Amino acid sequence: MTTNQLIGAEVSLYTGKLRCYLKYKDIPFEEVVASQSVFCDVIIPRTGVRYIPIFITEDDQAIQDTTEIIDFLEKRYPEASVYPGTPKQNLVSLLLETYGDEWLVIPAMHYRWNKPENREFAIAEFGRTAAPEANREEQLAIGHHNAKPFAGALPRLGVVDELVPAIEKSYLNLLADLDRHFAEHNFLLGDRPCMGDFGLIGPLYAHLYRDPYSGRLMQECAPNVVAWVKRMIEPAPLSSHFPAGDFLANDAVPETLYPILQRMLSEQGPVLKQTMDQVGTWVGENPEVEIPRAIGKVSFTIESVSGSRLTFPYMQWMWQRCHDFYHGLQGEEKATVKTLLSNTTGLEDLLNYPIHCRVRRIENQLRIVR
Ligand SMILES: N[C@@H](CCC(=O)N[C@@H](CS)C(=O)NCC(=O)O)C(=O)O
Repeated sequence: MTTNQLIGAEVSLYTGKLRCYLKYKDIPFEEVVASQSVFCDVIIPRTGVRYIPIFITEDDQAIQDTTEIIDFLEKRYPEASVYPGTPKQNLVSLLLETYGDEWLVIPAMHYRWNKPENREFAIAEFGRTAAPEANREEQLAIGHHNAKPFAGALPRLGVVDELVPAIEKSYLNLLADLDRHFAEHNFLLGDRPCMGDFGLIGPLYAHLYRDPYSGRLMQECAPNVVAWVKRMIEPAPLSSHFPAGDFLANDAVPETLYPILQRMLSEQGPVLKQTMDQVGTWVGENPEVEIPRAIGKVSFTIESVSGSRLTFPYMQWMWQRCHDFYHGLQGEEKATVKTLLSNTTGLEDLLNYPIHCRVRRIENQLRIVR
């Protein structure tokens, strides 16, 4: 292999996250469509799992999971890191990556599969991706077939009819908050995108910007978010603007991010706690080291409406990054985070919540650390 490959799809949430990162960092890559044959010949044999995107490095290492891919590439391409070097900003960045990756999947999946216009578009896209050579009719049949497990996943994610008004209200409020923020800032933390921007662009690009119904909604309600999406998907390559833009000086966290963090804490915070508890219980009851993708049920509240969804231990893996960063801070650095903690209800409590049993990723499987 001579060049890096991103194997994914335009219609895929996490592929969008990684593509934006690669473009921002000006890392050379070619994009390969994750068709049915690419799944059989490359993705499954190289990773053992069926997720996209995957990244194949120019020296032929196959990596799966966008967070791990980015961490790998940050070492290879350290220029203009997407990890702020200061405590408050890096914590905010990790929190918002966790929020985008693991929670905003709810509005993303709701709008894609519950709005007929989006659904039809996505089905056609699924078909085009899986079988690029097939004719339109065949693609549609394949698209219908392949879309079933995704559309069918809504209840497992907590997206049920009774929750729909609350999910939409919360999403529109989030758009309004983000719009206020991006009216003043190019990215979350100034003039350089951070991990948090890449976490948010996943749901906010492929589903909530590119799907037609959602795209119109975003254009109508949040033009500054649209402008940020455009900056994220078509960044000026780093090589064209040395020195790169920078994060805000003095570890500043704009006040416009507080309502967004607060929304995350109130919706996703209780789910993170229940997930940590249930992982602990599961470990007490099961001798295996490989933990299933879902292990039970958690409850949550969005805009005062309660629902339930499956418990995904992977969410704890993402959370461990926030937790470990915070607990690794020493003395003065930890003290500076206090202002962030005092401006957000529930963050300190969540960061101090016990992780009963840690999880880690080995060979693309989530495992218990016993
Ligand atoms: N945490 C993973 C998530 C990857 C993921 O869930 N990708 C979706 C497509 S956007 C997928 O392949 N889903 C298949 C499935 O859920 O079985 C990452 O960051 O790469």
